[in-house]
Amino acid sequence: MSLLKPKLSQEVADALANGGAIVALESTIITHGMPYPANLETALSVEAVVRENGAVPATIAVIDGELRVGLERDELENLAQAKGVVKASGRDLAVAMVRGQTAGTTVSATMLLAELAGIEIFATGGVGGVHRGAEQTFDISADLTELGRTRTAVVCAGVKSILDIAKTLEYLETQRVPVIAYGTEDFPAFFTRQSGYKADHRLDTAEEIASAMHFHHQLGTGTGLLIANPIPEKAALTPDFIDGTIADAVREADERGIGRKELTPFLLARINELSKGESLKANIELVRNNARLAAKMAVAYAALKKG
Ligand code: PSU
Ligand code: MN
Repeated sequence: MSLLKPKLSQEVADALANGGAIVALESTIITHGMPYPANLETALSVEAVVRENGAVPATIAVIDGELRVGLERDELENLAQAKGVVKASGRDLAVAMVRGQTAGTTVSATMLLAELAGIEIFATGGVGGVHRGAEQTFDISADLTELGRTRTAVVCAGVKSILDIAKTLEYLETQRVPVIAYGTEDFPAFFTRQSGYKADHRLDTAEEIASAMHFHHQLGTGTGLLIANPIPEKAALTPDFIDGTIADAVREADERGIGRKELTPFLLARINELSKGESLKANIELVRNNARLAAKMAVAYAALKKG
């Protein structure tokens, strides 16, 4: 059976045809990860960072049932304000198409659509992972199983301690996903530069990471790579400040019985409220920082593939 081709923006289609550098961007961060208008400002600013660093941005979403790779400004504006938008992981895409729904794509769905489009590098803020208490709830994000089967390099700032970071790293090991920290030994924890855990590997340049990607795919591993890029020092929050806030949000979610796909958006929104917007500021800076690294990787990777 032949695979679907998502609808590409002209700019993305041209870049693909010319072997140019492209960075995929997700849209659940717009629809379920940040409040309006910060979500729109962030989406636009992240696209600008990708361009400033020599690559073409490809924000991915489902709009009125259509799979889309590369959005125009008015489409981003609509998505950022739309009500009742679906949060789609890979498994939800087919039904969204049948029902003509508009959906923000999670890391898992964005990886899948990027691969269908032929885009190999993707920048986001944080990936989903193994939730705290997963030994009871079994709540493990589909982002992790997608990384185990889809050949996309995902640049993130590590994972938030809303998750069980140790179990998340174990799960990535089981899924044969290399975890490469950029410029550090430490696996970062989103708002902070250290999680208390080491990454599997350290590489210090975008070119080296692009080469590692190239070999990883030439080996036929068939899996993605997780690139962990620590939040810039200036934007980082202190563990003292954020850990208590995260613990309060997790406790509240538990008391209110919030689970499944509602859990992560609830925690993100609650942490933003409880931190009086401090977490949102940090979040915006780290996504921009990830877009910068991903664009540099994409430029190096495009050169490698041409060479
Ligand atoms: N973590 C964040 N910000 C986000 C998400 C996670 O810090 O926006 C979003 C991403 O789209 C991610 C999704 O793919 O949540 C994971 O959801 P779940 O935990 O339900 O798998
Ligand atoms: Mn989940």
